[in-house]
Amino acid sequence: MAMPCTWASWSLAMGSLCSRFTRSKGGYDVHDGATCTTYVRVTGGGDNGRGVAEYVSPDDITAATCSSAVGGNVNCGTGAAVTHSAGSNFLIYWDADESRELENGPSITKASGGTLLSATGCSGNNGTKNTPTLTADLLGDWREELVLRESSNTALRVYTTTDVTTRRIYTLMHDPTYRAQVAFEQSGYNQPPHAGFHIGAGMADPPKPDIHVK
Ligand SMILES: [Ca+2]
Ligand SMILES: [Ca+2]
Repeated sequence: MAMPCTWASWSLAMGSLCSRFTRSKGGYDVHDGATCTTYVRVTGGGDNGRGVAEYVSPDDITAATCSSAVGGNVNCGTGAAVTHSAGSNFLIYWDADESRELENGPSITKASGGTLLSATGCSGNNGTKNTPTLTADLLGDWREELVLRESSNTALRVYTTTDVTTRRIYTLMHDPTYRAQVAFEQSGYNQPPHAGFHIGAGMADPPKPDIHVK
């Protein structure tokens, strides 16, 4: 039975986009979130396990998407091939730039190459999905923390970046869209959370959160 799954939703400079795939028919498509205009459609390939879309390179201000079944690495707006893959597992804001890094099991890498973190003694979950226990902005500034289980299942570790950045963003948990997505990271088809505003190279200053404390 076909099982539509929300794949990712996020805001881009070109407008709000949403993307989804259909489990039994494979493929995926990318739409304008406001008008449903189709930007990219890839068909076939059978069961599409998962995919992500994100700004992963400061040298390319367009978003890349990648699925685990078909489609490869393409620009979300045009479908043209892009140089740096967004991977198909998790994503994380980790180093100083606004582009997001790739998170896969116990490691963090740059899309352009290079390992930023290798958590020896820790493991991911869910087989090839290799999901972390949690990624979320839990501590410090807007960069995300990485929670992993030790391979012995006797402890959890929380990793946080030590890179200094000049980019200032209100903590991501102040953003209702991001906060909700962190919740479904653990209760739905676990894929990385996205903020409700654009984060990436050339970004505008982020909106001030509309938070009221009584
Ligand atoms: Ca980064
Ligand atoms: Ca943080």
